[in-house]
Amino acid sequence: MSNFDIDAIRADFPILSRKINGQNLVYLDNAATSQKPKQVIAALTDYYEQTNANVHRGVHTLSIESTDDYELARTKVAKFINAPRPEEVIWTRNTSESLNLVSATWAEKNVGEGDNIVITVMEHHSNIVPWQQLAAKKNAELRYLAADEDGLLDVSNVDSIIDSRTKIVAATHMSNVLGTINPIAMLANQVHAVGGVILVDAAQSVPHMAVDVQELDADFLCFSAHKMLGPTGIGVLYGKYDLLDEMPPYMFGGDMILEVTYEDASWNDLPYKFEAGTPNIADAIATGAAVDYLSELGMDNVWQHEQELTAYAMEQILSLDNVKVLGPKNPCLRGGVISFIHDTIHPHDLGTALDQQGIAIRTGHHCAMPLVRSFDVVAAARASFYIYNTKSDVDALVNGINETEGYFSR
Ligand code: 7TS
Repeated sequence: MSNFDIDAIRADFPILSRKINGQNLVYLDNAATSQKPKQVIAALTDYYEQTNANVHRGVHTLSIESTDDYELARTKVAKFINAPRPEEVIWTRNTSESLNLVSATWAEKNVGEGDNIVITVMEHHSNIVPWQQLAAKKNAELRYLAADEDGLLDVSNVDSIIDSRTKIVAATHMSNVLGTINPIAMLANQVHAVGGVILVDAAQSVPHMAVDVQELDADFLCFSAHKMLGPTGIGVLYGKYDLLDEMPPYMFGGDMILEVTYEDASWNDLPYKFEAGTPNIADAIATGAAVDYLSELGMDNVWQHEQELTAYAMEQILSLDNVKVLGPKNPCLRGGVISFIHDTIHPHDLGTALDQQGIAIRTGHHCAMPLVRSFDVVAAARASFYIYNTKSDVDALVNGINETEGYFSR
């Protein structure tokens, strides 16, 4: 881990020197959104100060430079996930929009009455609701792959759940509640064998591990820049070229057309067919800077750092008497997202008390209401890690839980 210098990394994140309620910030809400290094912030200001112009339109220098930078960022993202062609990378607003795009175009066209859509019980609402809506509209069936008692995907009956009427499997790569990492390549094999496609919700995996769309054999893969050091308001849909090429457009407008007459219109080539209107140029370029930052660290080093931190945190949290961890206990089977429930302290009370100590965690249903309710609770506390977190952040969390316990037992 030669280039993984934690002090140097932390120094790149201006927000980490903020005090919250008089205490040093301990930011453990990375699954919701990550913090931004100064390199990403600089990419935004540089763009607006030096280059700002609309893309794909002008012959003037600024427009040409903006277009080049915008397309370079696309190429960086393609390389980051090992997409064979940059045209397979579509800029969207976020993971949610990428998922909705596939549901409203590919699935709208290919899912019919009596077909089925397979998802898992550990999906974020963004990968449940679009499929519920589509299934109802098409008279199709929505099927769920279950989780076992350790929070691992139960694939014992995968052969009967994914069958000849399965058009699409839409599964999260890593659960934002349980931390579970799902066997995507296996699911891809299963659904390809019956002629269907797989869509991967990679919102929680792409920021934290090396993700290779070819190795996974993913047909579609979605993620958000804001969870991987990039800005809010921009996300990615990767799709295999032939699938994207056959899909109808999602939105209509400027840039996505080839030719328009008063009567009709034809569509532009990929990726522009899916990018109607002036795109989010600055944030795409800053996403390129985020990818540069992560690539420089090396995704294997990022993963290793988080695995070490997760193993340490699991050990500490599991040693607490009144706390139950959701999801796999074995740190090798999960990512750096640890949701937990205290026997007597409500997660919101815990979250508020920790905030008084400068510690940011998330509390609630984590946009996975059915999953959280399956544990007979309506809310859980969640700590989630990233490249700038340290063992002393974990110690602060554990001390914070102990202190809160002391306060509530008074
Ligand atoms: N899928 C997963 C697995 C996620 O964790 C999230 C966001 C999304 C989709 C949606 O991403 P968005 O960028 O479109 O909002 N997860 C969370 C979370 O766990 N806490 O806040 C947002």
